[in-house]
Amino acid sequence: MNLNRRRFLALAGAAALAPRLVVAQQHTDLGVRKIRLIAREENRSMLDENTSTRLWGYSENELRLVQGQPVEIEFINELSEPSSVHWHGLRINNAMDGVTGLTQDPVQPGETFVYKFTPQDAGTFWAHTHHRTYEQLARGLYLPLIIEEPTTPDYDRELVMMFDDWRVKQDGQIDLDSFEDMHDWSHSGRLGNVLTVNKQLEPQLAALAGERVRLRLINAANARVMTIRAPLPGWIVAKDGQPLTDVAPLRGSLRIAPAERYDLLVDIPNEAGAILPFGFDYQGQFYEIAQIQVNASASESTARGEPKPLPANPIYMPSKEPEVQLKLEMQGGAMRWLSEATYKGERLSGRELMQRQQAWALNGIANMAEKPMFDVASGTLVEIEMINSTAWEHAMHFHGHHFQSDSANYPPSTWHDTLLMAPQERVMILMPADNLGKWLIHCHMIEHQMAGMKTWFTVS
Ligand SMILES: [Cu+2]
Repeated sequence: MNLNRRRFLALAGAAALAPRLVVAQQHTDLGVRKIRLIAREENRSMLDENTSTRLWGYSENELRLVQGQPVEIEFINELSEPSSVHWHGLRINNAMDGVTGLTQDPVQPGETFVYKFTPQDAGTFWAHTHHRTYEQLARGLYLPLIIEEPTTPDYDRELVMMFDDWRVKQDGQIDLDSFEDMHDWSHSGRLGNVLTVNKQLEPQLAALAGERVRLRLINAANARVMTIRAPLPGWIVAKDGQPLTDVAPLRGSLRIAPAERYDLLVDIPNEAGAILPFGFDYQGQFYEIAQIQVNASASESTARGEPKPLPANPIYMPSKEPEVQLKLEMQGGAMRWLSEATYKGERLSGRELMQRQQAWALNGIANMAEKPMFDVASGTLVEIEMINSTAWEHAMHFHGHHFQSDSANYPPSTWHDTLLMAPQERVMILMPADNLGKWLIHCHMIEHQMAGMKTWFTVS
């Protein structure tokens, strides 16, 4: 693969000494916040500075909302095809979830849709198209969605790093002809050949010597699991927008599946002028994808030690036995081909499914079932045995809810809206179903979703 320039990993091992520069932000005005968000064409450089790559994007580089403050987002579609916006990970009103064909009609070119909701959780989320996602997401229709705590926790600076990989041709343009490649759809999904951070090639971010920095890491790729190597030790303080009860030390690299988010706290060393290289581990090699430039600080530094957890969000695991127990089996894909499955109510052979671009199934059903996988009353604690019977990894995403798992690959009691599952892995998850409406469950490797890994549930 044609990745960016390869550089060697330089570890910054200096002891962390940090100044206390906390500025508390008080958000006293909790009236309705109004924002306009336009989907439109944009140009970026995906090969070098001389190349102008035609992408799709939004009129804002990121959205920053405040926990508990109602918002009205006027979404204007200036693209030449219908679209929608999904607020990934937000536990909001079902009608605002942005899933075309399930919760709303597509927003036609030139038309507007007003999304109204109140974010109840502070944390790192993202917004992206949920219409023809396999193409629209790959063309750039996403942005970071930061929900701020009413009072800033104990750190000095935030840096957002949103990772993506793009499939770029020799002429610097997105490869548009490969979007419906059944080989991609039945294998790992559509992988790119250029990595970006915040839609930029090797951006240089900046912090001051001795600062404690909150890094908000988001994987926006269609299908690539990123192995990110941070140049300095730190702590994982949140996953998928939900704070960890106990911060977890981060050493070495961190695997981030498509749609997953991690919040880290890191202490910038007292080395003005240093360059901290952020990297991507791929097949045993380190590729630099971003840098943090360390600038001189005027303030004094003191050792700060392990951080406190971020303030808790209003999410609770009830102390009761699960009332509903289910299985969700991931099936099919290359090397474990489906022999048959139900598709649109019809029992079809593997060959007939492939003719309909279906290669995967959940519990024997390829793509959206006519009936929900389960229908529960609000307040039900649902236990699901997740079984990956395929030869591939999957990033399983539940809409409108977070859940906990017994996966050994995450810190204990981690809340997820997206969970990475290894081939042949079995994981038990517990989900308090408490948000009314129709909600999707799907693999966030978008080609897997398109080719069958998608179902839904209802809470009534
Ligand atoms: Cu998948």
